[in-house]
Amino acid sequence: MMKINKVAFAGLVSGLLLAGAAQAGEQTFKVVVNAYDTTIPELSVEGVTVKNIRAFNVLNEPETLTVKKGTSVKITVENKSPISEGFSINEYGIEEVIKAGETKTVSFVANKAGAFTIWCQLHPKNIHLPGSLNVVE
Ligand SMILES: [Cu+2]
Repeated sequence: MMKINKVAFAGLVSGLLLAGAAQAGEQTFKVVVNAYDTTIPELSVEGVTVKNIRAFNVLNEPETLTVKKGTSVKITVENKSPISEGFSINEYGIEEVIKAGETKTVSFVANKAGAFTIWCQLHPKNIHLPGSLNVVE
């Protein structure tokens, strides 16, 4: 009788602890990767004038994600760009490729504090502008 009660009590306590930890430390983000096509009517560089240059910029929205250290982070990334896009955070070992029109979810525990670059490993950083993951103590 005593034994069963003890086991039941231990189960209840660990269950509560697990529920408490999960509730306190989870954060979900939704990031949209989108491409913006712009035209520069006229541009003069080193004496050469070029007209109607198409510029292509890719952005992650929002650019900055902030979490408390220890949080279980889940980021759903939707790619609205017409081409495949990358989603990398080197310090957390994240390196994903998301095809045009697709959505991927990355999950990790933010156990390192600091400001980490979220970047696209497929394109130059002057075309696909980097974002930031800020993990605060
Ligand atoms: Cu990109």
